Amino acid sequence: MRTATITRETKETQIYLTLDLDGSGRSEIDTNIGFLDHMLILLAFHSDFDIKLTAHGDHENLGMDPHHLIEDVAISLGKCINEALGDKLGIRRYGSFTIPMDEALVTCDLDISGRPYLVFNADLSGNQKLGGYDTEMTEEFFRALAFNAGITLHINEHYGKNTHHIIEGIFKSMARALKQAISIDETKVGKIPSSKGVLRAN
Ligand SMILES: [Mn+2]
Repeated sequence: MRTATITRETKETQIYLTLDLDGSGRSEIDTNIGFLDHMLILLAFHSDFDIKLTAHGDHENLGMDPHHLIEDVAISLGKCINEALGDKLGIRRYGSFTIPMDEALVTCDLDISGRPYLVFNADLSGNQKLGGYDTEMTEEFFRALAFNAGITLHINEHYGKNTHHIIEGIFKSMARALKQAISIDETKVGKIPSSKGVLRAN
């Protein structure tokens, strides 16, 4: 069973997350940020992960921006992906997917390497806010996810105009690339997919 659960409570956020990597794309998401819910629902759908998430944060009562919540959701999701993958035996390891979203085109390339890295090239300056979601948090979300999941993650926007479309392309291409990378290569069952014999930073 490639599953993980996390309960993460700080003075800034309270997060409960369960993840099943071998699910069917079902999700129950409640972050109280409409656009983030929209992105996480489609991330689950396109990766075929089952995700159950309840997240509350200081932005709900202190009138803060949702910076802490968005970052902590990504930390929790990254930790769950890493835990659910366990010893990573037999996984394809690499994933690459390009998604057109109307006028926008985005590619995500990733390696479940144990070596966290983020390359993020996307111009999200067209719209700084999408409801209660700050578009600059997109890069922070994927940095926290990559570093906590142990993924080398490259996100490149080729072109696009509408910020909602570009971010949606980022989440969808990431989801599809992840689905590839965590899938089991039937010719490599039980083997670590590295000539080095380990998938970690050193
Ligand atoms: Mn949309």
